[in-house]
Amino acid sequence: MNPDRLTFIRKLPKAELHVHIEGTLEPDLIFRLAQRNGVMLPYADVDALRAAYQFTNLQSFLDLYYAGAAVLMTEQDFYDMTMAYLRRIAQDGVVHTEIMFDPQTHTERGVPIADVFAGIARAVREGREKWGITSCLIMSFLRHLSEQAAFDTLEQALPLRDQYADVWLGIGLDSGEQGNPPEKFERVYARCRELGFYLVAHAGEEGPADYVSAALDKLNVIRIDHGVRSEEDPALVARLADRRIPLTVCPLSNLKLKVVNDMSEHNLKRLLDQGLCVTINSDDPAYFGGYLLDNYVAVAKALNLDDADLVKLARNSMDARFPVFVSQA
Ligand code: ES4
Ligand code: ZN
Repeated sequence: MNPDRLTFIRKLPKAELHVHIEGTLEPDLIFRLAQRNGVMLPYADVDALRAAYQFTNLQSFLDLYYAGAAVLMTEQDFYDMTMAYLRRIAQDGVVHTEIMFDPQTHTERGVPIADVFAGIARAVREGREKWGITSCLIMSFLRHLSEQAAFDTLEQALPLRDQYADVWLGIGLDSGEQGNPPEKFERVYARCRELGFYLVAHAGEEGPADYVSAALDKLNVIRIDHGVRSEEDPALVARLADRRIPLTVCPLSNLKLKVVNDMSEHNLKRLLDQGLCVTINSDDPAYFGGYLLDNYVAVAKALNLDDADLVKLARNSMDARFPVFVSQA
């Protein structure tokens, strides 16, 4: 891409609305934390680990993602990981980020949930001061686990709510989608709604368009994470357009996890042209080969986006921030 175009995209004020903080853990940091914490890794070095990042589908990625996250033990580890991410996106013209984290990945290994919150929140607060990036947190439930496990996690986290009222604003749902439909989490989402959290959920990544409809109808989410398979249901597409329900699309993720075979086949531009509030996001940038700006560049090239498309995508991301941020603007 020519340097002027790259500068143009970098300078657009952009929000990232779909990133898993555990997915920002770069191989060199994985090795550094493994050494610091005395955790054994089944890879000889950073290059061997990176060479293993060849995925066939979502599950093949998740296996590595959970293994990588197993080096996170202390508050300082969560802080270091989050600071590295914020430092990185500050260079890309990202002005706002809504960060997902998966406490169950850590509490299952005996890490206190308070340490997970404390490390990430300390970095987020410091990132505001240091780089002027506003951010908040989306605590996500692992959908391959039970609804009761989600309720247990919510119960462990709620005593921390007041302390992190400025950062913890959202609830999300991630991990293996197929066979774990939104309905499975209907009651815990109803509780989170009563508690006043903003609700989002992954749907229509590998799972069918029906899961997107169910996330809207049964979970009352205000945004859909991914949602690219919505296109299979024209009535759903019309509904998403009418209600301006944002989709947080992750192009490099879709390519690496073989949701699409080639970036030129991605439906992002078609969805945008049908009036949907499409946004671009990085998902798990350390695993999928790029941060937010790289995702913009990859789709701009593969789908021949013009400047108006790029402006629209960046604006959509700012409009699709959690309402408290949009109304402050
Ligand atoms: C994820 Cl790409 C993706 N899909 C679902 N769950 C996830 N957790 C981390 N990355
Ligand atoms: Zn995701």
